[in-house]
Amino acid sequence: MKLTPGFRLLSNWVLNTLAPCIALAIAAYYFGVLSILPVWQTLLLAAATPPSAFLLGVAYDTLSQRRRAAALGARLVPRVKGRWPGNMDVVIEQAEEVDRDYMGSYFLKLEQKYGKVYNVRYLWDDFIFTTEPSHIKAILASNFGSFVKGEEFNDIFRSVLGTGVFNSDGDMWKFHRSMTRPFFTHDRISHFDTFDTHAETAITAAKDRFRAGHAIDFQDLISRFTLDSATEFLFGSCAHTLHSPLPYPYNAVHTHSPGGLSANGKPNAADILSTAFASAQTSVGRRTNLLGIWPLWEIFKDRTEDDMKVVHEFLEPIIAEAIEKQRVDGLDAGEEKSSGTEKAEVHEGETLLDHLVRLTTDRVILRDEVLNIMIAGRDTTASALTSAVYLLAMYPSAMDRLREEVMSKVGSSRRPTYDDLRNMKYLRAVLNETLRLFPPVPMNLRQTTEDTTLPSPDPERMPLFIPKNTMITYSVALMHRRHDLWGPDADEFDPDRFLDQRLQKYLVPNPFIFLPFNAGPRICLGQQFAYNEMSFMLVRLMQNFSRFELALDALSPDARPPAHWKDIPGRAPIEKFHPRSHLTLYAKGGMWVRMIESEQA
Ligand code: HEM
Ligand SMILES: *[C@@H]1O[C@H](CO)[C@@H](O)[C@H](O)[C@H]1NC(C)=O
Ligand SMILES: CC(=O)N[C@H]1CO[C@H](CO)[C@@H](O)[C@@H]1O
Repeated sequence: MKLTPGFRLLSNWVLNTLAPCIALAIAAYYFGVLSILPVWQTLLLAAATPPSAFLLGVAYDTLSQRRRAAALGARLVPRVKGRWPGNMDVVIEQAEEVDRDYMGSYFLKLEQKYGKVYNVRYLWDDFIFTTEPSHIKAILASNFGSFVKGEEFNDIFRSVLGTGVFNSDGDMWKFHRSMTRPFFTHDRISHFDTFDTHAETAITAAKDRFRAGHAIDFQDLISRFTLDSATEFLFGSCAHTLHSPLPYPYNAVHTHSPGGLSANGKPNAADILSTAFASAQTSVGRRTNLLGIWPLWEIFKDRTEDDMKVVHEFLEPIIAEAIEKQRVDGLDAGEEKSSGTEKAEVHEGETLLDHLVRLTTDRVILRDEVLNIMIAGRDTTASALTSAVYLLAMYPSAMDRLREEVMSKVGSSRRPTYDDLRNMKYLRAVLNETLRLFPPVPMNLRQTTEDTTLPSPDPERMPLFIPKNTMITYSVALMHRRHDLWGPDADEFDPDRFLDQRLQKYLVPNPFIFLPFNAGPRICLGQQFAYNEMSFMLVRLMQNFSRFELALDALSPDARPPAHWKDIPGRAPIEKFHPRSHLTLYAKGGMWVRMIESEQA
């Protein structure tokens, strides 16, 4: 029988708490203390042992940290001082803020008090938070060896991702990365066919709705587009989520079947798959918010289990077929052909799965690997395109300029080529500016493998000591909006900052201030692929539509930006949607828009 995550955590706790009591009782018996002390005092002593041992441990740890820091010529990271023991008040406040917060504004409050890097120390456990480019550079690149995703992160993701490139460390990660990387280095022109087919289906579905007088949820539409595209290019078998009906706004008056239901009123296979997929990711997102105590929410059941069963049922026949095909092809070609370097090469028109089955026929490895890449690539790209459409709706002059570039470089109807996309500077600047303001992976997490140091933000002072096994969270979202790094207009949407003298002034001398795709050995494998997919879709949207409008009336009232945002500094007062994040950034309640069809199309 498989133990639930909650059961495993609880039994660990019981063992760790009971062990000192039992040890004490045995010692008492052995030394004959029992005959001196009455029984109730012995029991009291035993009960007091675990908490006292814990507090002694905490005190010893702080002393030991000071000594180890001094040995490295470093100082401790400033500690957040909450009002309650173990900073419980900070933990509770932060949990409450999750629903009201704007893009990590809660952390800005702590930052005002403690600086750009501080130790939140939840329940006496070190937990460092930083927005310093020099720290992120050390974590991801220059001191890569001292930081891993770590056991805690792996535990959270294991039931969904197994072990794959996204969810492993050390040699295991190297193995997975070297297995998948060749697939992404190839100039894979054939993807454009995939993008084109699905873009056309998506735009047709949207136009139908606009003509019927409805707004659409662009976030939903584009997530279907990225799921269909990803399933097709990863394993050659499209999930066809774009073919089921789009959802209607919460207030729509309509007589047809509601979104997500097929004609006979039952959810169809595609919807079941995408719902299960989304729900598994939401469960994992909840785990990351709850940190080390997430298993307590999963005492009776692993909350991802049912959803992953659906996802695995979708994948298994596809993988079985690929293995079978490889076996037959292998027999035809003879053994010697399928060995050595031949295996590692990626052939034109090949899917990732085709490529992987030549390296291994282990079903679990194949399934995990494909799933890792699907999760890494799908919601991120959908998130960026959703934010891009939002920003183009909010800033029509940027939309006009982007359309002008599309019309002059590609024209009103031709399908864009790889070279077209490369030569569209403004398009790139719009994408970069979108990724700066709304990075699809707003925050990330690592754990130290050894005692190490990070540079002091104040060059006058000693470096910062980071103890072994410490969790460290970094927020690129907050870093991307820092006025001291990007200039006084950092909160504004202005793609020109990637084209004019501001580029030389800020980004070129300090490239680590812009990290939507991470950096270093674990930099996003799909960066080029993502730029291609996003650019292709935006060009098609520019050809088909002349204007985007936010349909604020279609957004359900509980998903609208909260009133208190008017008092938060930065963009919060002007924002027209509620950005939230589980693993990736998304618009709470969807991104409801109307689009005006262009005359040429
Ligand atoms: C705008 C779109 C995208 C953004 C912003 C993005 C961002 C990121 C980030 C921040 C990471 C680092 C995660 C970490 O180390 O904790 C990452 C890793 C990764 N990304 Fe992307 N990504 C995007 C699209 C894609 C696409 C389309 C694919 C594949 C088709 C992809 C595949 C991967 C893979 C495989 C990794 C893991 C690399 C490793 O750990 O060695 N990504 N991505
Ligand atoms: C956009 O950002 C990428 C990644 O940092 C960079 O390589 C590219 O030059 C940028 N393009 C523009 C137009 O700013
Ligand atoms: C659905 C739809 O009308 N798509 C059109 C978008 O624009 C391109 C370029 O003009 C056309 O080829 C598509 O048919």
